[in-house]
Amino acid sequence: MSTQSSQTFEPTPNNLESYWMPFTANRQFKSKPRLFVSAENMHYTTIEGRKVLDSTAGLWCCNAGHGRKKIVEAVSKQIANLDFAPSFQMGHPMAFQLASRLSQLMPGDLNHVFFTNSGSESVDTALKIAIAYHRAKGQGTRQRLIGRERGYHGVGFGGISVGGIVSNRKVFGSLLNGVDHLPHTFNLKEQAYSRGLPAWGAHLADELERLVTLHDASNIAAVIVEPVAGSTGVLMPPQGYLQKLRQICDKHGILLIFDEVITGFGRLGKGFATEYFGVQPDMVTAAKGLTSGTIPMGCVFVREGIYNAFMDTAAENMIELFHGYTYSAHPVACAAALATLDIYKEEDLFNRANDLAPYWEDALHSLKGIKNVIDIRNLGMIGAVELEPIPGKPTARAFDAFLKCYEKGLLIRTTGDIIAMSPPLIAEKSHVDQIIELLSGVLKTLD
Ligand code: PXG
Ligand code: PLP
Repeated sequence: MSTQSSQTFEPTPNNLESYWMPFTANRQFKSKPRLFVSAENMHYTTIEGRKVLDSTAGLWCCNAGHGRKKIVEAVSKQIANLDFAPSFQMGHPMAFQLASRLSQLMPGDLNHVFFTNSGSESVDTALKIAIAYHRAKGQGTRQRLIGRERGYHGVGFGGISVGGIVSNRKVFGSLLNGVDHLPHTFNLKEQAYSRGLPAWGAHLADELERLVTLHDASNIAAVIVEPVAGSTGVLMPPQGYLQKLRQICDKHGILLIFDEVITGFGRLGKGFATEYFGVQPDMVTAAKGLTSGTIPMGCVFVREGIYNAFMDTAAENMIELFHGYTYSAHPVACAAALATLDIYKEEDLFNRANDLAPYWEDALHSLKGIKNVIDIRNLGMIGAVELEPIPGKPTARAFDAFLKCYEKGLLIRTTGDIIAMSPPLIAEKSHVDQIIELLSGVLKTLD
């Protein structure tokens, strides 16, 4: 432990040691840091003053682009007016206003909103509501949770338990018990270079029937899946797969949760994937695009019947759900979210994304045939380019591409040997052209 007192501590402006960076190769980063100091519209500016084109909307979150004045003004005004209001047993008007506006984006009766501060918290919240809901309905044995291989549901213990990314799980002990996983839906041989949804793979939803047979439906609370698996390298649901999951869940009284932390807020060219696919889950988790990444905020959309089950069973004056966060519906986050929703509406950004998606698809698929490229996948304004791994050095080739793109002025994301892209929804065709030109230039130089 450091014995430095505050009097003797002298901060070193360029000491990078203290900050333990999340999901980062800390030693590599600190040996050659990449620092952004500002951002506007489609570009970041680095500390050296270089412009970098953002093909990832930050981390899939800045759907309205960067430096949006409307959000800046709303946030500044809010922090001056009401900086915080206790979230337990007190409220403020904007929280109610935001929840009502959000529920209008959802189909059917997904009309109650629980606020969190991140996607991870949204997932933990939804899983807890699922288990408590069944208990409120007198079915307290329904406790098992079902996730999916290669799923990403954030980093809370709930999320990594239902998640299926090995490195996010393997060093963290025994996790939640009572969790099963469906198989992931990706098959390179059957699906390579599919445009949009692959035709092969709907039968994989039948694995849910197998788990029901194994455990009996009376022990299963919920299934959670990403409609499009983002973090694991952009895996599309096979045609008919999500519909089938819905049918099987309905048949057995199992709740279906869509984790829309990435697919929410226009990423697929509709408000949410639930609308895009025409499949209504029982809960939807969201974050990221809710405030266009500006202020941390997440939420869980809950169907009327679930909310009512809690309201109808708790005694009068009693708290119905013993769950919440200090910063649930934080006033500054609410202001950011309301201003973000205004931008989405005024600029018709979801439809804009829908209109740009075919151009994006063609542009991405023009990369086919470049050395080391083994697959290209796309849906809405999401795209992925999968590279052949260097034998014995998985992830090295894609990471090399990431570093080289950054040097050339393009921000991409990589996971494994997969390059994932999700530009802000304000992107023009010319930005798509630049992304593809820079990326293809870099791909051609890779070993
Ligand atoms: N669910 C899903 C589907 C996500 O994609 C989370 C939950 C967790 O959200 P928070 O806000 O707790 O991080 C996510 C987050 C990447 C990448 O590059 C993806 C995420 C986060 C950071 C990077 O793939 N997804
Ligand atoms: N840890 C301690 C000691 C706390 O008092 C609290 C909240 O009061 C928390 C954790 C949870 O923090 P949050 O509500 O921001 O998730």
